[in-house]
Amino acid sequence: MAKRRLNEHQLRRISSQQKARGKPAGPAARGTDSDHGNDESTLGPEQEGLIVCHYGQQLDVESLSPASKGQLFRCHQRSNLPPLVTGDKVIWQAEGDSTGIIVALVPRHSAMSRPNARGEQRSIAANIDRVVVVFAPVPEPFGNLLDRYLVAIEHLRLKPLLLLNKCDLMPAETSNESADAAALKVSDLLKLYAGIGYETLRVSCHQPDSIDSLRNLLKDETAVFVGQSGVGKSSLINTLRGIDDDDNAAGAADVGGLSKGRAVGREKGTHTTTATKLYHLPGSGDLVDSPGIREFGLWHIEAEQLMYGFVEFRPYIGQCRFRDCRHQQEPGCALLAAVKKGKIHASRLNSYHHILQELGRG
Ligand SMILES: Nc1nc2c(ncn2[C@@H]2O[C@H](COP(=O)(O)OP(=O)(O)OP(=O)(O)O)[C@@H](O)[C@H]2O)c(=O)[nH]1
Ligand SMILES: [Mg+2]
Ligand SMILES: [Zn+2]
Repeated sequence: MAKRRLNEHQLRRISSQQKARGKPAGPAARGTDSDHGNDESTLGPEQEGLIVCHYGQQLDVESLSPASKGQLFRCHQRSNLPPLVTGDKVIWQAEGDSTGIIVALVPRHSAMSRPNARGEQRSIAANIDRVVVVFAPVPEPFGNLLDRYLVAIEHLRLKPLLLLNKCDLMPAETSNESADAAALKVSDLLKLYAGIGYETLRVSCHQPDSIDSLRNLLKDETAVFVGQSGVGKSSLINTLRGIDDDDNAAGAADVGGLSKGRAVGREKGTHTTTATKLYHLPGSGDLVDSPGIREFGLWHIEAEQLMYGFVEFRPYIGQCRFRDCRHQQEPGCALLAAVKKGKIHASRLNSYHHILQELGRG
């Protein structure tokens, strides 16, 4: 879906609608760099592009039109447009060999957002298809983090993949050797989520075949990776991009928290550490990465949204005998009955109660 190009008619319609919306703004609303000084006659034709990086006021647009496909243009956006983010499809016009202006936003099919300091939702990436939730036997998954991610993913109507990394540290399924507790725990977790109906996959950065199956799954999609520190997100991203962890390649994701040979201190305050970037994977598939995205799911969840985020609870919502049922020990509780019948795993109901408590509502 994300890859389909717009036809001429759609391109013109989106652009003219947004120009019309911008018109009445008048002189008071003008005044950003983007609206200053560009003489329409020096601009190239309207064409489609993809925002691959966002630095404050400026955006890198990758051209999607056949004549300059893949070329990057440093662009400003017209002031009548909403804040644009990495992953946005846009209509833009070249101003020179490597610069341009964005004139319209192609409607998004999804957006990841996070609250700013004032609690207002701000988009951080658009048109994401898949959130890959990474976990591993080490470090052991803590508390109900996976459930928190899933609630956030369900809320944004994105497609999750539960990815168990570092399988090289797990005893083979067929082996009789007694597995350690951590390995058993993550194996059980994977089975639990597969049982609910979630897509799951086991991989190891050290086993190329497993990475091929991940690559295959992500082709034709735009994905982001989330998960607790140390589970191997950067390693997976580098492996998928065909970058060796020991490389000092510009743009390699830091592994183990510190990229070898790079002066971390020098990077402080530059855009490199904070910019949200879209990478094309070799073959096909895109990946959007930024520290902001990796923190996704740890933000505030509304108590009202919480129960819907547990997908297998949905058939039972509103079915309890008491309207104000807290699903703890009330008679006639539909959720407790579902746990008894094995339709809901007790650990998921526990997780729901824990998260609710953290929200101050439990
Ligand atoms: N054995 C094994 N180790 C791995 C695998 N993938 C990553 N690691 C190691 O796990 C450690 C953490 O990996 P990172 O990729 O830095 O983890 P991260 O999730 O990006 O961590 P943060 O950036 O802190 O969030 C590194 O020492 C990696 O070499 C794997 O498949 N197997
Ligand atoms: Mg990392
Ligand atoms: Zn109940």
